Amino acid sequence: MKGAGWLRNNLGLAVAVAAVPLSMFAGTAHALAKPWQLNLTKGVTQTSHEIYTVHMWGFYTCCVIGVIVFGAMIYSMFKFRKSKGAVAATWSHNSKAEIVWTIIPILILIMLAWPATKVMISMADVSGAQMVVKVTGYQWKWGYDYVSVDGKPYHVNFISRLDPLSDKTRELKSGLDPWAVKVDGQNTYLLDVDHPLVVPTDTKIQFLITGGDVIHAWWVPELGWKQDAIPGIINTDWTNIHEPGIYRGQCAELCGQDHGFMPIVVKAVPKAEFMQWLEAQEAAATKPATTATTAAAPTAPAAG
Ligand SMILES: [Cu+2]
Repeated sequence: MKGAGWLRNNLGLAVAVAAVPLSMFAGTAHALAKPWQLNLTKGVTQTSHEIYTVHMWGFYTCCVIGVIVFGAMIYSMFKFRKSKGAVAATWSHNSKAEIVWTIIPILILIMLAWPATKVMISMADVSGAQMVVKVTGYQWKWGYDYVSVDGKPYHVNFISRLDPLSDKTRELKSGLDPWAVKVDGQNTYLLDVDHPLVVPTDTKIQFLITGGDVIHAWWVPELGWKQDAIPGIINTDWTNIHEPGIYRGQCAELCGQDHGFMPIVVKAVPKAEFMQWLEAQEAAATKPATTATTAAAPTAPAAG
């Protein structure tokens, strides 16, 4: 009885331990992941699809290796056990076997590394980007600068921070229910912002990612990548979203006490709609500059 109880408790513990990191990831997927979603999200970009394919390729390879290795081990242990009169062989080297078990893993590694390298090269290729957005991580918010679209410079920039309702709810003894923080019926506690990053669909967008104080990391799982935002360094990435929608993410580098309170929201809209929004923002952003002698970029206008 005690043994069965121990097993049950520890199975429960194992499941709980497995569920903790999963639930951490689950909250950041497209709005919210499905309960018990165990796998990576396929995402909404070509890059994320490629990453998913490479990931599944690696996973299935591991499964096959696991079945073969453990199968051989378990079979050998039962088939050649002492009680059945098995006698251990006395040889200790076999060059043929050693060559085989060196070459096969090399081939497997090449099979895994080849597609992974291809994806990484394509992820680094920002050529042909139609739009540039600069992302700056701050303690504990994100700064977005629309640098250019189709080669035309823009002066739109704003700060994106945790939405006011999540912010109030998170306060100690706020008495507010985190489950009541919702957008379109989905729980967005700590996953919503005041000003989302609005981007156009079907556009190759280059991101310049940096940090304003400490190291942060800009991560939207649906886009397929995560990039460190390091002070003094500009990292670059790109995306091309084909499906309009709201994509949520979080800072993925422990950056201080409010690391868990600087979510990311990317709102992808059709290009025409985006340009309309951007031009309106640009007009507001450059308005004070028209009275000045220089066309200096104004400070943070409201967005969206
Ligand atoms: Cu951060």
